[in-house]
Amino acid sequence: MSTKTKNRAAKYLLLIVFIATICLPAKSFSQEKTKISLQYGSHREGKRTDADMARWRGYGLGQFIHWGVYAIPGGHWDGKYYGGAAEWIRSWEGMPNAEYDKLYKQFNPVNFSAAAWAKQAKNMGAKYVIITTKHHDGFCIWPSKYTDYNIKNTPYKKDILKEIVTAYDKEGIDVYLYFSIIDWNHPGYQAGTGITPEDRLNWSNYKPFKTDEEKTRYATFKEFTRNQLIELLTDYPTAKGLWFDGTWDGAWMKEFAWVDQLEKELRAMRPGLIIGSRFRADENGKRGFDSNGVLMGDYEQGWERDLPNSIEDVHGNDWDCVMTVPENQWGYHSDWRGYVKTSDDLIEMLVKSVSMNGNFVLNFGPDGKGAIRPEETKLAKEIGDWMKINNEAIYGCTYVNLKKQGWGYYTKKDNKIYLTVINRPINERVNIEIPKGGLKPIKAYLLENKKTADIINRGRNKQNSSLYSIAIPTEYKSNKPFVIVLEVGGTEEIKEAYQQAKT
Ligand code: FHN
Repeated sequence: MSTKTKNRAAKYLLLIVFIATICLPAKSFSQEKTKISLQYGSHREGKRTDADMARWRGYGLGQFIHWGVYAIPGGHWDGKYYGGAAEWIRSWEGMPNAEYDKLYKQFNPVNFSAAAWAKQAKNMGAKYVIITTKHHDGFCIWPSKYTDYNIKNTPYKKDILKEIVTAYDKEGIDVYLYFSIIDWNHPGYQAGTGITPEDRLNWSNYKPFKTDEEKTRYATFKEFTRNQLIELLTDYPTAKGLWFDGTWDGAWMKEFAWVDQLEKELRAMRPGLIIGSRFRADENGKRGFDSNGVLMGDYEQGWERDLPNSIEDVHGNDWDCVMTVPENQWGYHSDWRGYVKTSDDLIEMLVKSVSMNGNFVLNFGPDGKGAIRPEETKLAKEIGDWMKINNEAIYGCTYVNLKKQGWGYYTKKDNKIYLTVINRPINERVNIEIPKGGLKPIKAYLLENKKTADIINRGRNKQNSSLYSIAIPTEYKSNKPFVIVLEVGGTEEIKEAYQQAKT
């Protein structure tokens, strides 16, 4: 080979290596992540599209109620203060289990009025309630025929769950049944051994029980759990869904095939039933989202005492946020310590949730006599007063693809965009930025009194977005968050913008 030919060959070789270097990584990056084949993963891609789920999506605001025998000690035992969440007091070394397990004999909530609770929830603006039928202690607020540890054997005797379901149904508030699959009272229940990081990597080898005897006992608990769930769906036929808790337990997670079958059975019993993402794990020990990252269940239940920061955080899923009034108390604790949220805090969380397509659920922990504590009653009233004026910006509203601004949050319905102003700007102007080809503002007014708010066109920015300021009417004073309604040019344009948000 001549030197010239050799040089040319070397050049070609270099070129091939160069092209390969550029192309190969590009190809591997563009390759789709391979999907793991799963038998017990999510059984659906994308959101549910039926009417029951559409109704759930439109709720906006819900109420959570944690009520059980833990409300009697209210976070104290033997003169000592328990600093944990009141409903967990049985797990505290200061509380003898035998004493706790006798508390039901004193459960006589003479101040309980399901009608009053439901009325208060209605006035607050709640569209659904999640009620603890059984928390981790195992006490049932319905007369379950599968355990004696239930309301029938208390001095109160009556079926509290029935009273609640009837009263809330009457107010048009949908009922969801909270159910803990941890049950400290059932002889067959035992928590799985702690899950180590190695177990997570090698889930098929994870053994939740130390002995076969434990495994046999747990089988009786599984049957009991199934019976109770069927009982609940049979005896409370208007309940719209089940809200599961305690499913982080390794024993439960390891029963993925059985739980999957149970979920199918429950769904078959009640078409339209709504179950969140906390019920079961897949065969690799992944909960909430399966090994392929797909949501397990109808909506994400991962936002407990926490909110997403942006729409990206919710990955296009339905979700709800459940929130406590103090930092972390669900059941009644007579001595709330630390920061207690104000109605302004909670209203902001509510609007923020809806602005990212979520529902906001506020927790109440009635006391051992059945009264809702004054602090919660005050909050319910303040939120209700706000909702009476502004609920149009909440119910049935969804996310808007507009750049977040410091004054607050956008929500929308049909051709209206709602601007909930949390931080009133010092210049009395609420700025918005509308991307090229987006919605055209037509008119703006205050939701509270329909007073016109001037729309000031501030031209375009470098990205060709239209800049507007909405002038808050000068005479309008408000010491609460308030809403400006912005009517925009037609549904078609909104649809288009919404589509963009999803891509
Ligand atoms: O342990 C419970 C807690 O007591 C409370 O019921 C909350 C409500 O979402 N869930 C569990 C913690 O995730």
